[in-house]
Amino acid sequence: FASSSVDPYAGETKEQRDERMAWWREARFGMFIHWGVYAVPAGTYNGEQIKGIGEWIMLRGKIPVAEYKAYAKEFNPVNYDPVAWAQLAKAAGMRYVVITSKHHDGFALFPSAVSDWDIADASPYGKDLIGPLADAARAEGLKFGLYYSQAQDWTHPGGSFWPNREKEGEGHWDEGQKGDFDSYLDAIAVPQVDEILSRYQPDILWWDTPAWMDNTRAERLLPLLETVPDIIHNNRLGGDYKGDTETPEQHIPATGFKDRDWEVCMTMNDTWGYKSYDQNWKSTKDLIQKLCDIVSKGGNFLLNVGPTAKGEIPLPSIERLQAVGRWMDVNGESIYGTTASPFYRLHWGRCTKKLHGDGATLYLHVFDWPEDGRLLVPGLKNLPVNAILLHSGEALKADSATDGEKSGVVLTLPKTAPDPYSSVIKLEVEGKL
Ligand code: FHN
Repeated sequence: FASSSVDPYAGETKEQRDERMAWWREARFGMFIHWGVYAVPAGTYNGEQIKGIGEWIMLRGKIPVAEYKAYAKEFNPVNYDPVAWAQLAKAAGMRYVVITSKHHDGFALFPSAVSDWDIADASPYGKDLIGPLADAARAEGLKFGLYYSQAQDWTHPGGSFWPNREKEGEGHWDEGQKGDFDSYLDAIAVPQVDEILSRYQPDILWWDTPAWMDNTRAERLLPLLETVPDIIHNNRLGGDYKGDTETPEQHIPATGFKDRDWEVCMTMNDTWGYKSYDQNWKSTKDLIQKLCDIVSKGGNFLLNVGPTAKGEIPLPSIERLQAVGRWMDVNGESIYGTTASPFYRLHWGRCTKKLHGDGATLYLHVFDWPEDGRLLVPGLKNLPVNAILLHSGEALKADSATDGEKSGVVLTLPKTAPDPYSSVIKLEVEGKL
């Protein structure tokens, strides 16, 4: 990966990086928030439902800049309650929050000295939305991150330059968008990144869509990271700069990334930004099993909510987060601070682990509870010195066995699964796995 004198982490040692990433690897689970003016049209423009993700409505609907900017007058989140949002994230078992400070439409949710297309000047609300959430998150003991769309600003001249899609007419759909990309970077992106880093000191900077950023352009932004010691940033800045984390989106990779921290970002339904007609809400069971799957491969899960223009998180999101939180209350130790499964594949569920001195703690996430009460952990050589159901502490019988051609440890389980979504068994094993 590139690292130059402008990269604050050029030459960082493995020990230094491990120390800087420690809280993030412990956290494993965070809340993503996509919020902005796009919540006003909420997926509908000129009476037509615009296909695709809600925060892209300006581009998908080819909404002229002036028309789109008029929506800001209706972006008045009078019901915004950052404390409630932070408490909801905490109750869900999430340990960090990342919110869009500026998405591709260029609207800043923070007062910006370099643009009047911001919450202070363009919305009747008129007050900073970011600072209160940063304070509320930290008051709940959560870490706080900011998403910033550095390479796109569809309302600013030069900010919507799509060189590879110019021919499809997607580069600009409004004369007012024509301009020089580098001038946009210098006028907006560089000073605004400086503003949000200096003012909010976020623990994470979540760049998005590197698009046509090259090393030279990325190096205009990188030095700004010095403003926040130990800040974590992702692989979406641009050029050869890969930051600290890989960011697979809307899918779970088959395996983890070797020697790279990584985080799956995902929506609960079909859109990041609020739409008034949502399809395909994922079930609580699906979300919990995705969390177990991701963490069993050594990754983090950044799960999204898309609040309304009035500042409300949609009820289906709240219900799911509260249900996930009830599961985390009982089983969180099988997620926080764990590392990837030592087993190649478990047909009945997943596994996470915590290595220690002379052995390991293994957490088995059983999705499919065996009807015959026998669970084979294939490849586990040593009999566990202790085996319990995590939720009750009930001891389980463990025997070495072979099941067909597979050898391992067979656990004798009670008839019914303790949890409808993912029942956790805790094993203490000695020696090398
Ligand atoms: O274009 C954005 C999209 O709107 C959303 O913010 C996702 C979330 O990671 N990122 C980009 C698509 O990759």
